[in-house]
Amino acid sequence: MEQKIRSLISSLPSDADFQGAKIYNYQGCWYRNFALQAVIDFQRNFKPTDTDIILASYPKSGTTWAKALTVALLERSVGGSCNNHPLASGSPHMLVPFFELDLYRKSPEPDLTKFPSSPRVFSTHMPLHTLRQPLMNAPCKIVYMCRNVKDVLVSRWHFYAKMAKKEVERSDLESMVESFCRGVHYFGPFWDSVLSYWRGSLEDPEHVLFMKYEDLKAEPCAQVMRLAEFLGCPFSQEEKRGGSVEKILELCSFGNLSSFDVNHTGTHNIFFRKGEVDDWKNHLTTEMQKKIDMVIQEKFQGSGLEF
Ligand code: PAP
Repeated sequence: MEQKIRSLISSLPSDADFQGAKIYNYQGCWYRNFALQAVIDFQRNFKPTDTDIILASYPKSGTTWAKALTVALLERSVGGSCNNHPLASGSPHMLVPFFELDLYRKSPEPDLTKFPSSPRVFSTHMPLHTLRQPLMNAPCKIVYMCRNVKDVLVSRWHFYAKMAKKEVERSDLESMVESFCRGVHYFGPFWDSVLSYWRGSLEDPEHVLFMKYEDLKAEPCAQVMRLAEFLGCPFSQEEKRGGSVEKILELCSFGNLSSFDVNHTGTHNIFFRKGEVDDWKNHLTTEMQKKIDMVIQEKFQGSGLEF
């Protein structure tokens, strides 16, 4: 790591996440060392193109689903067929890499000239103000996927246990809820992530689209058409009549996507668990729920955003 970045990181406020790992606060967001270094390299070196698409989210909010839907929508608009589909041979995370967890983690200046898709599609968990720094005035399209935080926490709890190759433990969930309510957690505070994109979408709806996991579940066709419209590849009447919207939803459904071999291999299956709304009701205690509700109410008050 460059000395300049090392000194910058060591000068930042630090704390510990629920696992006791050191995290640093950069531009209002908490990062582990490796991700922060990559964020700084991204800000220094990324050169946007006008057609770039960036899928943003707080972790466990439906990132994998958003990636799959975007790939499927774009693939169709360049005339691809469902046979031999990229999603059948590449996991959504392989097809749409993260800036800070893949590309700039591997190299401070990754070669993006041979990017496999056109338009290029990237993803990130950074808040909007940090993401926007190197974008300058490039008219990139940014899609933010938001999810009920209680489901996010439960999803993360299971994800963490899978990563650690152990059974879920209540004490971990308690520590997670605790650090969530303090706002001191990886890529958090949650509310700052969500509100940065929510406000961005109100100020600049042409370039920032705010989506909710729960809306996608409740009215999938309307939401996928909304996404296609925003990305500049709306469905024609003919496509709608021919069932193209439903085909994309089926291709990217939890059941179908998780059945592809590529999503069973390596660590890819870790991104598929239940894919349901309100699973938190099976795991959070009343006390935990109340604590979270109080924080959420306080932080989102007056924002116009409801969960
Ligand atoms: P990431 O932010 O770390 O990349 P992300 O994809 O947001 O992960 O989180 C995984 C969650 O999305 C899991 O939720 P669960 O734990 O509550 O089940 C996962 O099951 C869900 N998920 C993955 N693919 C889909 C899909 N195609 N449709 C709906 N939900 C999905």
